[in-house]
Amino acid sequence: MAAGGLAPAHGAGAEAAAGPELIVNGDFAAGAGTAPWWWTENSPAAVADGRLCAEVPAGTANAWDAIIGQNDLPLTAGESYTLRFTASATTPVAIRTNVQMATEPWTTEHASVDQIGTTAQPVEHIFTAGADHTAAQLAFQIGGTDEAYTFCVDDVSLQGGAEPPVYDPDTGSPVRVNQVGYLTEGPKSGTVVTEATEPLSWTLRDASGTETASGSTTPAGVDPTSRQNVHTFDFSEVTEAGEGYTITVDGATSEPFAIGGDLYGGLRGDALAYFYHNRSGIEIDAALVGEEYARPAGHVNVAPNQGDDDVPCQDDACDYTLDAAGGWYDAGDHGKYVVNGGIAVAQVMSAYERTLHAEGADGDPLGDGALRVPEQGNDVPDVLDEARWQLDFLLSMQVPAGEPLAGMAHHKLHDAQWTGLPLLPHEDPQPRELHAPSTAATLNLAATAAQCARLFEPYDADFSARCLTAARTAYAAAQAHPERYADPNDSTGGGAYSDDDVTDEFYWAAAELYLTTGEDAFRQDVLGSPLHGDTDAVFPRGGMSWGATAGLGALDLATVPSGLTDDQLAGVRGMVTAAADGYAADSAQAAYGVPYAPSGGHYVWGSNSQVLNNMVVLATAHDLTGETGYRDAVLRGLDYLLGRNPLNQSYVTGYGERDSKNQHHRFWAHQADPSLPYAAPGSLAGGPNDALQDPVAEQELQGCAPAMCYIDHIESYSTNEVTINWNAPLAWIASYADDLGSGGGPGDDPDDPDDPDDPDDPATGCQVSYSSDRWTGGFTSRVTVTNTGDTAVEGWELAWSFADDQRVTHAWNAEVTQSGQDVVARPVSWNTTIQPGASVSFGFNGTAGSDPSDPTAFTLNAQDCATQ
Ligand code: 9MR
Ligand code: 9MR
Repeated sequence: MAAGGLAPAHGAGAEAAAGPELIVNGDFAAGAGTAPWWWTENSPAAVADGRLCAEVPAGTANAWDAIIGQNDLPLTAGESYTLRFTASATTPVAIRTNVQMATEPWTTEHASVDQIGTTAQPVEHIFTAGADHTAAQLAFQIGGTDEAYTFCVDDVSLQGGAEPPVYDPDTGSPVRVNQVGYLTEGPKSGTVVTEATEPLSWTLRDASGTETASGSTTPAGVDPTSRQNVHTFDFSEVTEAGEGYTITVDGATSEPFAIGGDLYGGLRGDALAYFYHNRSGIEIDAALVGEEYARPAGHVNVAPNQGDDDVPCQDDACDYTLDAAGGWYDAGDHGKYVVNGGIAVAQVMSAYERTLHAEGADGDPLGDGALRVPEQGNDVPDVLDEARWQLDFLLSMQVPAGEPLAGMAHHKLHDAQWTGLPLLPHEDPQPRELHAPSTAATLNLAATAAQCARLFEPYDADFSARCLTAARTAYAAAQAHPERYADPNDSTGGGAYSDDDVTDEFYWAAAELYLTTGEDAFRQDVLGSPLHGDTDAVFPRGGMSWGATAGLGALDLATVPSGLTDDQLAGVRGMVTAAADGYAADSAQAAYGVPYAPSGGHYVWGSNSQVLNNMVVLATAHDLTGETGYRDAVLRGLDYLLGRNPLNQSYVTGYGERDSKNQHHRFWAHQADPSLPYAAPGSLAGGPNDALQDPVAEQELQGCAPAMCYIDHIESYSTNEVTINWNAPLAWIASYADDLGSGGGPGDDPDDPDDPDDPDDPATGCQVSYSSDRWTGGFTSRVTVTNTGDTAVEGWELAWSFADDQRVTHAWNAEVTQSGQDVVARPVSWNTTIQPGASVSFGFNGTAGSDPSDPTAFTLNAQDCATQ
């Protein structure tokens, strides 16, 4: 026996238990990172030389004051288990090693004291579990020493119990790529599942089978999200555009994919068409979506529907009815929820608002006539028409003046009982009911109505004013009733969407009201929020969601021109880039490149939308800084969603060879009734959810690794539903990715003389929109100048004259100089160029006597502009 002598803890003759390995990432192989290991904050750990080493502080009182552990170990009563590890410490130390419950009462199944010396020694214990556990914990309790020391552990193994079922689906080729393709200028990487430990060679072939590039893979160990042994490969150097490329590794060939500049225009349009498809209260027109997807209007009071135009409250919670027709159905069900409706419409509006402010963003593919909406040709950008369908519904959910809780918003409206599948909306016979108002819903209304007010101002001043009034009223009502939480058990006939922490909704609503009004009270509310400056609270590592909305406010504060001081703006942008740095690091570490590292490694219900929301933060950081590292992490996220993942699955219908089609939906129910269609192209499936929360998942997915807990089955609503708040960030990201490419997207018509992408007839032109908010003695103005010509405007100068006594005091996103009544605005460092079809927005505060009038004539580089 070696020095430091460790006798195995079991007696002679005890039999080592065989059975499955329960520890994930017990050998800390190269590239596998530290997940799912955790440690106490006082003893930070990292992988060093293939071991996990923790810096243990001096002077803690108890062994359990410093811990390295792993959770979620299933144990079965009566089964025996073998625990093994090797460990060393920079000073000899006695540690406690427990296998126990992870929460009170911490029942232990195994506890030992192990002497650890300065050279790594193996330790082995055998024990029998006394009780069943679904999620026991292994804890190395390494505190309680006078001196600080470094503790290192390796080759941790816990084996035993019965062989659990292993979920082993048919995943096709082990070579995983983005099945749509890779942008010419972007990163190009993939993953291969293989038991090989040495690098393998990869070969890229074009559509004709000709080898165009080759290289070797990088072994990455066991990926904890899939428990697959994987290698990664990178072919970023290839920039030859083409369709039908494949990658071959070790005799296996990937699905085909493209390399090109123009890959995401179709997805931008389809992801947004999702919302039209799911409109309530209007016939879905074959002329827009094709015969297969056309259907009668739902919930318009035609039997057997009971109609959404006169909806009473559940259980007499109110004595009035509301006309809440219209809006979008939430998901596969026919409920309409203000919480969730809010984040969804906010992200649809933000896909548009981004095009007003981000350099290189193109509003045309979202503009009038560009999308599948029946309001084409009304001179309003189609994306705003779509948003308005939902905004009108949200406004209608506000408690009328004079009623109890006036100004709050009803939490939701849905069927009294759950209906079965399939069922077209117009055939739903269930009574429809309003549920009690909630603070969270009220703040969703305040935030989105405030955003509505500023975006609709140029198009419909009355609607904009209605939105602003509703937003102010809702915000005040939420302040008066700050803790009315929706009942978490209210999930008969519709989802609960309950949330008992609304500090984030308050943050979001105050941010939007400030951006729209410029008023100091809202600014103080948002900047004074306990969340402000706390990046992890505003942008949780697992992603923003319907229940974590502060980030929506922070993203808008960081990008929408306002009167924030330079320091305040730097602070909020700092949160965005700090969060994006975290997501980019997660992506760089992940074997499948996904920018998502949720807590405990658990993939949640709707995980694909969490991935997308992290991508929205990354893309915004890219818009703000131009740093390509952020862009690359966004594109790797798209790779993951479109096929570079443990299941070789494209989660977007109609995109990629192995796409999801059977999402949980009552009309797109082909799997249940072959006369009905599959999910419409551009529909995002919820994605892996390791909590197995529906009967099909429980039945079919036992033993799945987190990123593999998904099945394309219509009844697996906890892994395979669709919903508005998941398609909204998909639309946002598709819009961003389309802008990154070279094309103008779905609105791009080569025969359209007004199309700025048309190479013929070089033309110049500009359009200006100018609006102001006034108060006694002062004003805030916002200006957007659009290059309607087809050549870029470099170093722009926008000039106008004030008619009255306005004096500019402070400008943002432009240098504004004034001489008498003549004013010239010039770019700041990052917005010097206005690309064809793109806009630049800026704003300023000023002083003025009573009621000055806004300027109406502008020149861009001495050329007259149209006004709006
Ligand atoms: O169809 C419902 C889906 O939209 C929800 O996300 C899910 C969870 O609330 O519930 C689905 O409805 C099922 C219900 O919960 C139980 N009975 C069967 C219903 C249809 O599959
Ligand atoms: O997206 C929601 C998810 O975060 C919750 O965990 C889940 C269970 O409460 O509900 C999801 O939302 C569903 C809603 O309750 C009903 N309509 C369908 C939604 C998506 O599955």
